[in-house]
Amino acid sequence: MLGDFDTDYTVKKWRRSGLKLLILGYIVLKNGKQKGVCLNTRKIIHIDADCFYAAIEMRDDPSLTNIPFAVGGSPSGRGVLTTCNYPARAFGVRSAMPTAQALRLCPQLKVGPVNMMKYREASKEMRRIFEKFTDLIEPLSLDEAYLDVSHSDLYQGSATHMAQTIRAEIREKLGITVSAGVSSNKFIAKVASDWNKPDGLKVVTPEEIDLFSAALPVKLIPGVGKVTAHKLERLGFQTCADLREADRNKLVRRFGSFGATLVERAWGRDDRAVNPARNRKSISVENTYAEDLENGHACFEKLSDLLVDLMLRIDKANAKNVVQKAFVKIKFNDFSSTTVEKAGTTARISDYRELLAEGLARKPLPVRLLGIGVRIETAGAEQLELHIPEGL
Ligand code: TTP
Ligand code: MG
Ligand code: MG
Repeated sequence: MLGDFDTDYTVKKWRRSGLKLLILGYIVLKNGKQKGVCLNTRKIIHIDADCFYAAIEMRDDPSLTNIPFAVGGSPSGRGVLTTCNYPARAFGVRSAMPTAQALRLCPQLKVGPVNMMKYREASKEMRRIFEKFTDLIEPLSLDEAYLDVSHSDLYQGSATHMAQTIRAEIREKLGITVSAGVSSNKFIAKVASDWNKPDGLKVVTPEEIDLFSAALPVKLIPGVGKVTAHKLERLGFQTCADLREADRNKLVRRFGSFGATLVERAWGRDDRAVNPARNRKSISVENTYAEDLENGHACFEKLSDLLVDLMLRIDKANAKNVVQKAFVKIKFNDFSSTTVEKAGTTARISDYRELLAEGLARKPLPVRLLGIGVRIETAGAEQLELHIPEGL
């Protein structure tokens, strides 16, 4: 009897708490819906430096700051500008414009040479600042990155506060300004970072996305270049609000899968995650040993420690599914190095043993440094690789 009673009581209790949970869930969902918020809202910051190459040159030579100034090739030959400062933009000077044409628009324009080493160094410094806020960083080019700060507790989780702090730190440490967009998805954050350029911040809250995106001209949707914008305009679509009325199937027939993306963006939707592995080509770990590893046995013993570190890094970069090759790097005690690679692997210890044996067979010398890594698949960059035009 007692047993029966107990069971009955437990079931009733379970049912009661189940019911409570259901009611609670309903209330939470209802409130969420009423406020129009998604319960799993991401917090994305998009950062883009202002007239990046020119800003670095102005920092190093402040006399260029208030005059029209550009970075690029000489007007003789086929020199082209990479970018120009904002005073030059007032004359209609733009990136990728032939220098000769820019000088016709603005005869007093001063043009300086490209110093890629400096820009790369500045880009690395920016990244070090981003890393204080999150590991989820997706660089799009030297001056631009998405940051997913959804899981950061800094500033009580305020992405706006984080963006302002990042902007202030970059200004202080690098001596240049960057603009930031803050929203709950990549598309809106990217558009927002351009909104108050230069030296600006724009926040678009989840509640504001609907109105904000409706008014956007279609040409501001990333991926819509001049040709697509023209086609869309001829079809009668000037703004995202126009696109919302479009027949999705017709757009897909006309633009392929990008047609479906267009409709998503028109509603301000973008569910792409910030992908730190996207532009990386490899992930690796290495160690220089205090004492040379005298023989193969000593080298093989180090493999498992290296592999544990490597796996942690691959995990952190969310890159498990994009591994394409494994490689081993060996530096011998005569300071020569060799690298051995193997394609089509998931980076198992057996792969690394095989590669290490092959590498060690190349020189009968003690080993100073051992490294192991993976080469990873890189998706096509959203912003096309910025190439330095001919003549620079
Ligand atoms: P952008 O961020 O597109 O431009 P920007 O930083 O110069 O100016 P904005 O304030 O509008 O962001 O590009 C970053 C750098 O990339 C730019 O400083 C120079 C280089 N670049 C080229 O080399 N060629 C190009 O066609 C463009 C657009 C940029
Ligand atoms: Mg920029
Ligand atoms: Mg940029």
